[in-house]
Amino acid sequence: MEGALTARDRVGIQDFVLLDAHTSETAFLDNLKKRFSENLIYTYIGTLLVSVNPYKELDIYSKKQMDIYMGVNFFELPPHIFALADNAYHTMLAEANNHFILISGESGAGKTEASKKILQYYAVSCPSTTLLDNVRDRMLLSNPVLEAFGNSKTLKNDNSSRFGKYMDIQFDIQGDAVGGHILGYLLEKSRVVHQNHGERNFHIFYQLVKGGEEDLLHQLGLESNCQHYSYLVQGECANVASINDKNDWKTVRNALSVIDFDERDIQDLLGVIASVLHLGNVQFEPDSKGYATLNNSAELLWVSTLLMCAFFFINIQVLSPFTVDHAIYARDALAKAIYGRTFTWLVNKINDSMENKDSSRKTVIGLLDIYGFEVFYVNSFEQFCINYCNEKLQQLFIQLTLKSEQEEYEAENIGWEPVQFFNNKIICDLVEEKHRGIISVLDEECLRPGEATDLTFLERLEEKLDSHPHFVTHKLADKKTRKTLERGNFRLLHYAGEVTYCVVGFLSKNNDLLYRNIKDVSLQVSTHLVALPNCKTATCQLWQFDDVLVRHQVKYLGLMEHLRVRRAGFAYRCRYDVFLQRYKPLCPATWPYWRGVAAEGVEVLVQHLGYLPDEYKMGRTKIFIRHPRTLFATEDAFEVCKHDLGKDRKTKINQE
Ligand code: AOV
Ligand code: MG
Repeated sequence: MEGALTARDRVGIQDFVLLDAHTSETAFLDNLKKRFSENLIYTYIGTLLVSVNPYKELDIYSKKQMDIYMGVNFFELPPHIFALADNAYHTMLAEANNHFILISGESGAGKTEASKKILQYYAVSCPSTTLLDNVRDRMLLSNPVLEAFGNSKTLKNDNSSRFGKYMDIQFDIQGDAVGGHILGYLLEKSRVVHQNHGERNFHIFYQLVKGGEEDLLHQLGLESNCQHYSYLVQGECANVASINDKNDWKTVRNALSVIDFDERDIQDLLGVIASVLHLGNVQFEPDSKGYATLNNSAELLWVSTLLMCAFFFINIQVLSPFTVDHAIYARDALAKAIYGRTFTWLVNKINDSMENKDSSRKTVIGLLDIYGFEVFYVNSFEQFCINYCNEKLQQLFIQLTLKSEQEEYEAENIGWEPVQFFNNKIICDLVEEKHRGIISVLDEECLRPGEATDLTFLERLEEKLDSHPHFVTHKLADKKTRKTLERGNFRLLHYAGEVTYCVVGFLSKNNDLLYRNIKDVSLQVSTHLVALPNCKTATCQLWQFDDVLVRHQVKYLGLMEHLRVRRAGFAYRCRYDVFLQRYKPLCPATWPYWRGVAAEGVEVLVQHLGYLPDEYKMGRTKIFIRHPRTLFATEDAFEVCKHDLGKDRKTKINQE
């Protein structure tokens, strides 16, 4: 007879650190899978939270759940995004310093959903006053607006972020959320004029055309039919089953009013959106000299009418002396520029409405949510930029977890067996190194207008990067990876896998200033969330665990290495003087003063508290504690002691 399954057999282990020593990748996946089958999508590796996308609504984000997690020690409850948010919040308050939550994972992994849950947690759970409710509403409602203008359907995700977002949530000294600020990075403007098959333009266009009221559409000269607009039909999927554009339109329209957009702003904004649609329908034909002429001026008239009352000035005549190809290029460039500037304006307006003008001291929790690593059938300059961003994010993650953690143990003379990990610096250098890296070569080619082409750019890359182990062109493909590659392509062996890029368009897209000088996102990070998608396209609605896909990500995100470092390492560390100052009431020998060296005082203190030798290590300047439970027990004892001390003091005062 088979024995009954234990809870551990059934739901797995909630912190990988507690799995048996020498966990294999298979055991790791098995644990994720067990938990997933019980609707448990979150698992810890120490303070890192791993999440597997469920692709279905789970009843785990209610206000009741938020209350359960509020103010509870990180490891006391089952892993949850709210525990992570709460931990960052309480540590920020206790230490009075800024914290950052970094979310990484492939396209469709659930990063944006996670960032929204974190924001909701702060907006709903933190202490509240009526005055501040306004700020909170605006913070929450900025999301549907930014998603309408900055997200779109791709082959990977029906609501894919096409810009990077860094948001500061500001808290006052009492812990009230009092303001916010958003930085938007690298909007994928090219989507305005071109979409691959199966993909859409930004959501706002479809929302306006499908949901806009009759009067409004009339005012903007628009038809309520997406098929009428060439910028909306290239991907042949204006209707998406999982998206309700009409409802989303109502949400966005309402949100715009709440976040301080007056009617004039809204009119201008929608005028610009409509003008882009009209611009896309402007068509040219060659005259007898081969120059472009307009074949229908009605659309252009709408563009100038709408933009005149908006906030841009353009000289439409600029389109006329070109060949048809040039005119189309100029038209599209204009549409992209208009949309790009509108997006920047929108972010600025949202920032104005969330701004907190009070000058008193504030601390922030920063949330970084960028577009995830993506690989399509054809990958262009946009994927190159997006994947490079992810490469940098991975480098930051490695830097903050695997590398600095191990360096600290060495610096503190804690006996440490180094854990080997794949450092993706070599790929970051390949892209960004001065004079040699791909961006440098591209920039140099862009300085030779008329001579340089996408193919000469490829040739320069071949000359310079011939011997690089992570760079492959068709000439070298057979030698390096034994996979053939077409002329006009190059392949990069990214940390997350191989991607083949087609060079067509690299030069002209790079000439757009928006793509230049991609800035480092150099942040101090305290907490990290890794999100794992769980199906090959976002069309996948099934509650299934895709072993191959999840295994691939566990590998490239370095989760096994992370686990090894965590398991051999220490959950908590603190400078001797700080530790002693806080916990000295717990030991008669250190209370009220310890007159000797702080490290010796700490040793006396922890001996008194009964710490086992294996549970802590004394470094050069800090004490390292292996498990959170040890610290929690000390904290609990401290709370009781504080209470007793308070009572003593009151008794004394009463007696006096
Ligand atoms: P991403 O931000 O990581 O991709 P999203 O956060 O947009 O991915 O998630 C993609 C889709 O997965 C969402 O639209 C939901 O349908 C589903 N999903 C994600 N997280 C959850 C969750 N916790 N519960 C239920 N469904 C979820 V990209 O922006 O493409 O990199 O560029
Ligand atoms: Mg996203």
